[in-house]
Amino acid sequence: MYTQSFNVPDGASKPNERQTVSAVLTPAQQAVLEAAQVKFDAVIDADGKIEPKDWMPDAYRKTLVRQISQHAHSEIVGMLPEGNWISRAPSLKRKAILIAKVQDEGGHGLYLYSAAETLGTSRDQMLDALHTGKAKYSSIFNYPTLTWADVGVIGWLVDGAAIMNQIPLCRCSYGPYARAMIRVCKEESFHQRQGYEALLAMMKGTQAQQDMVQDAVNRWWWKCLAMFGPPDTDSPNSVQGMRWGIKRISNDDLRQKFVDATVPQARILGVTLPDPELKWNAERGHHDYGNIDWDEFWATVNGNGPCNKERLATRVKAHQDGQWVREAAMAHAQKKSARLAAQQEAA
Ligand code: BYC
Repeated sequence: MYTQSFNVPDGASKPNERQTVSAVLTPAQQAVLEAAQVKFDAVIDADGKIEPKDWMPDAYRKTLVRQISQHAHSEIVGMLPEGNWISRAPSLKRKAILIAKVQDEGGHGLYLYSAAETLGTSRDQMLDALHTGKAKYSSIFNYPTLTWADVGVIGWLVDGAAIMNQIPLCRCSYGPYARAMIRVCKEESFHQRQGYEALLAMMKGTQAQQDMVQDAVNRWWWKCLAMFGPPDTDSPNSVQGMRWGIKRISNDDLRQKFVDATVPQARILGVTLPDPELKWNAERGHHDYGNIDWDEFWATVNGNGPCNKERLATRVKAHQDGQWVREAAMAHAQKKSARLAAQQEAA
């Protein structure tokens, strides 16, 4: 039985949020709260689902808002590096595939913002946090896409890493997030395959094409390993996230699964993963790999990667440029409901 939710300090709650501070409650209210807490713990223990209208500890709600909104921002900012290549795709077929993929990422962002909204946070609040640099999004999207091979490598490795991380989220204890992830994972799987297939085609091409693929793999490999987050020993959110069934597999375990799955794929493709320490360890039954540059990772997460400023500026401009669309949609909705009200009154 988990009882940690009573022990987690809650920050300032909004007035409409349920309180877990027993000092401000009457004994009757306290009994109701304790019953709700027991029910919440039982659902978590039984590996069940928490739904938006269920009582949940404030800290559980905050953790989910943090993770789901960061995830949504990652999907939306993740449209940019590949979006750069839509106008330069080498064929009509590749252009059509890339447009569909980038559009899918936008869709993933929308499912995730909707899932976060069920926790009582508004889209405006989340976007404001992104645009003012308060919210995080995945480190991986702060690197440039220098050649067409980068688009294939993003599909193969970045989407491959994303699937590895996201499949366990389909079993997340929060219902709306888990259900959104099922659909997202199906689409990510297509993304990974299209990237790998594009690279296979290039590897059957000229030496220049093959060199381009190897160069892209060299630049993205270590960034993809870092994408899984800091080592378990330096991951402040992991223990609680796993107790609550939000996170199912730790950062290091997912990273290891990704390395083990990718090595044979690289062999088939004919590329070398840029790590001289990468080798099979029969004793562990896994591949050993070299050290990740965590200083570079944190510099990027903290806003100082090669493309952070450009990515944020592009998002802010897109949001500002879209203001008239939001205003028009609101005006239309208001007119529609006024018309409906008038019709109902006349009837
Ligand atoms: N980049 O205690 P930890 C996609 C932060 S979208 C930046 O381990 P947690 C795709 C972390 O947020 C990919 N920040 O945290 C889209 C925390 O900071 P705060 C995104 C990172 O939450 C388009 C601090 O480091 N996927 O794949 O337990 C095209 C300590 O970390 C990163 C998701 O968002 C990072 N890489 O675990 C193609 C999946 N890693 O918040 C592909 C959902 C860590 O305390 N998210 N941080 O200030 C998760 O699964 C988890 O949030 C993480 C981190 C594994 C990312």
